[in-house]
Amino acid sequence: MIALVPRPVRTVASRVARWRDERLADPRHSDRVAAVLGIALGISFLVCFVTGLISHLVQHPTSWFSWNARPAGLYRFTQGLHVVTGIASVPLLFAKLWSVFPRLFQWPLATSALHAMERLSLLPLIGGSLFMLVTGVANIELWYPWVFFFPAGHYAVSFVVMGALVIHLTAKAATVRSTLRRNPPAPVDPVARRRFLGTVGALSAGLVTVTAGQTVWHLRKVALFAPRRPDIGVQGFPVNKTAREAGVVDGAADPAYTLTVEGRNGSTTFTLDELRAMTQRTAMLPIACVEGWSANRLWTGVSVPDLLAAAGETDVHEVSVESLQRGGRYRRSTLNASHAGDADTLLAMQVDGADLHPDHGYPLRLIAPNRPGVLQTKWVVKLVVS
Ligand SMILES: Nc1nc2c(c(=O)[nH]1)N[C@H]1C(S)=C(S)[C@@H](COP(=O)(O)O)O[C@H]1N2
Ligand SMILES: [Mo]
Repeated sequence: MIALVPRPVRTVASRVARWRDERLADPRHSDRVAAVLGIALGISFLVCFVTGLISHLVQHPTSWFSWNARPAGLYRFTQGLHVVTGIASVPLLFAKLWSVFPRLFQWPLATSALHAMERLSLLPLIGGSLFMLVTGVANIELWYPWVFFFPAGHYAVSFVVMGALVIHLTAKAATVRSTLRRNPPAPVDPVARRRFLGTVGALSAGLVTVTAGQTVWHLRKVALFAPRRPDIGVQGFPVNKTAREAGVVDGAADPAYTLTVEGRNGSTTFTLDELRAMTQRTAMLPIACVEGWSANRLWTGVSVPDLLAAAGETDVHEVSVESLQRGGRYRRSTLNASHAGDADTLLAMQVDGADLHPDHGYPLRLIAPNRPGVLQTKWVVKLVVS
């Protein structure tokens, strides 16, 4: 008699299941690591989303959102936080994906409709997160290879990610809570787990350190990952668009350069000498670029409320600030009532006691408190009051 011993059936599914179970026994793939990384990512994504939304609303004002000229350095802080949390998320996201990857291989693929929805939401969550971080980091590095307009794409996808994240967190809340309870079952290997989380945390902190120097003065010397340093550039700080790139080299040097204030009661034109003869005001204000760099400088020029008063304009609602530059998205910006009425909102002719360099907007540039760099219009030739 021959005993028939059944051979174990080695289907692809069972092999995959075995591979997955082996991985999940590793503390770096444990529920706890997934939960800790998930919480860290949740916090950094939320801060990044809120600060990004602020930046968007400041640049595209709506009726329900008002942004004041004070405190002067607030935008510099929120945008710095936006870039820092985005950068910090990169190692966290890759560690999280690596840690939970084996869990994707699950059979059956979904056990209920709700479960199926939760799993499907991983597609926009992961795809969207990667898109946000890749485009964001490329933007900080001043690399724009996209066929779409960066801010619009980056803004739209942020809502996809946040929506998918809400679904994901709702589905995972119970797991996260039970994993992080005070007395969880003894972890398999707490040392390996802590070492892994420690490495990821250190990578995140390290990346932040070598980028934040573009806006944190004391870290400027280690800003290895930042293309701009707040202390390097013409007149000691960065230039966004040079006079040549803007096509204004000749126009800016023209001795007949004038500023026109187009008011509701007619228009008034000022020569540069007339502007120099007016009361000059000096203010320490940052240029805070959306790309993440910022620099505090001492600006001197005519205060916009003084100028509006000299042109006979009171009760100003809004002022459109227009540049000599013919094309380009940033040739015009709008001052709301708070900015137009702030004494430190200047049409500056000098920085740090010297005439502005043409690349910084000579002869006349807008500089106002609490405002994104893109709205600090250079080579100003016209104010339209409404
Ligand atoms: N006319 C005009 N003004 C402009 C820009 C521009 O492209 N054209 N760029 C803006 C941007 S994005 C920034 S960050 C600041 C930078 O000012 P700076 O070059 O003097 O540092 O200028 C702003 N003013
Ligand atoms: Mo900018």
